Amino acid sequence: MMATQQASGMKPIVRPIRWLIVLAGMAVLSWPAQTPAAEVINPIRLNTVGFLPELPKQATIAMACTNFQLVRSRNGTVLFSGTVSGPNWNSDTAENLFTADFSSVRESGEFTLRVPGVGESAPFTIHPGAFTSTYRTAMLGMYLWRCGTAVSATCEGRTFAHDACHTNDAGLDFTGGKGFHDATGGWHDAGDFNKYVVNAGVSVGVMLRAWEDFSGALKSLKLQLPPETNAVPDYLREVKWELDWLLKMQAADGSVYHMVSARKFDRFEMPEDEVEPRYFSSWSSAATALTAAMLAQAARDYRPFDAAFADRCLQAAQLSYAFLAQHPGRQPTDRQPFSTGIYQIRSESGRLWAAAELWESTGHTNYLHDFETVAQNLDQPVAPEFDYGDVRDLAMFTYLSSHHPGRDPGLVRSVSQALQDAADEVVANATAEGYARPLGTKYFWGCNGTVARQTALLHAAEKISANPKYRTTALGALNYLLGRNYFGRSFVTGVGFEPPLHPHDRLSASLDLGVPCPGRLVGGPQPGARDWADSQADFTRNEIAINWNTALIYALAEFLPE
Ligand code: 9MR
Ligand code: ZN
Repeated sequence: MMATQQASGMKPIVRPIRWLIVLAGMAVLSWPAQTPAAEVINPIRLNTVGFLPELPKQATIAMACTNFQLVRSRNGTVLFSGTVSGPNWNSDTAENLFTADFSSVRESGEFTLRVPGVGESAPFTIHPGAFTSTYRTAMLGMYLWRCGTAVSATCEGRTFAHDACHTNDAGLDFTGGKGFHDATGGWHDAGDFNKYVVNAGVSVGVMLRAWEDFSGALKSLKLQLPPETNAVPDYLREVKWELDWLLKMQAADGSVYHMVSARKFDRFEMPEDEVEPRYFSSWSSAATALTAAMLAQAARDYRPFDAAFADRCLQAAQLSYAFLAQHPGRQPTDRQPFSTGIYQIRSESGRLWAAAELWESTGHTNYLHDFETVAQNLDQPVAPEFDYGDVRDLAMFTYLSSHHPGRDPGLVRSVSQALQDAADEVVANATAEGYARPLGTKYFWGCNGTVARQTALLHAAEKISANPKYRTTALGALNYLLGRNYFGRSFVTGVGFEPPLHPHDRLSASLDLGVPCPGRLVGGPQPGARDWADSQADFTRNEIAINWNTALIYALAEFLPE
């Protein structure tokens, strides 16, 4: 706001012309090569879903400008005028960026941002419930991943549906020798229809963490997803669809099959038409540990609503944990029969997470002892970003928020410190990046999911120290994903301004309704900030996946009205 002088000091007449030339040049030359210029839609880039009245509100403008106005969509009147700050050079997108700050505005309604000499933004709302409908849509996105059942949902006049699919899951042995074992149900993984326990791990873990952190808001939100029962809240019912499947992935001895998958990725077709045989892959220590952790956490979260289910989850978790105690080494699955995604990981952090969850759900000190013995020796107990490959952060969140007495106070202190250090690194990344992206300038396969998931770390830090910077940075993650990014577009299908229309998703492509299944976060740009296109073929940037969506759901849950 201070920087009108700065901006006008930067030769205000020359700069807009230079930017127009750059933008026009991009349109002509399609530069950079991976990213058609058409993907960059508006130089005024902001969260196109909305803002909460009490929290910061900023837009990024990628063209020279000096001032801006907040305009009521209802009647075109100007509610607020301000001067921009900047320009600041943003290295990852190679742009000069200006910032418009309208944090002081508290009025609810629909607005646009008008920037003289540049144009007008996409419309957005300011409202205490700004994220409620996006949250509902993201949960619908989870529902549409259900396997083994018919699904149907109508959204803005279009019905997204498929018949019961993969009802023969799955063969025990790809040579056909050992027959079948029931593993129907669960969520499809992504744009493919296979089902991988390792990716279920971080997905369910983040969803149950959201439940524990924000159940006040989540409990009362009706989702109208089948089967409707009054006993279990809608949110937990959706997660139970996956948990019921995980229980089937456990063998009698407690080991857990690594995945159920076709031998190779099938063509784009409806899930019910995908009739290629699917098989279990051999058990792995990662799948077994992650399942023990998920089911242990579920045991305490479902107990108030369905005690019988909670008992089943706990028994199964303990069985897998006991199996792992007998098999202390790393056991990868045999990937030889499969060329699909495999989520083969090296980390044994699932064991640590299982110990933490079993401790929290039972209070038995043997689990605490197991956890603390390993945790004490970790060089980095908390990582600034986490995903399916290493879930130690989930273990630490549970350990730090434990309700039981008996933890080692020295370890609690050092893990708290590590968590705050990691969160401070995330805050610093966001501060240094022009769009306030909490992952800073790192771009990789699925990075949009990581950006969303970082909100869980930031919230854990906020629980330890009430510093508002953690919440502001978490909100920055949502802002980025919903339009405050280089493309000026929402990365969530069916939501916000110019969302992806062509995600790498077999169901959406086969339904061919003109718009894809809604409520799905796409993987995002990589290897550079500008390298993304809304292209169906581009599975490294424009696929959808359960671990990215559940992270988005966590981020949205944090900002729902209580
Ligand atoms: O998200 C996964 C990414 O981290 C890996 O680099 C990539 C290659 O192994 O696989 C991604 O996961 C895909 C999985 O293997 C199969 N289903 C689709 C997933 C998202 O692209
Ligand atoms: Zn299916």
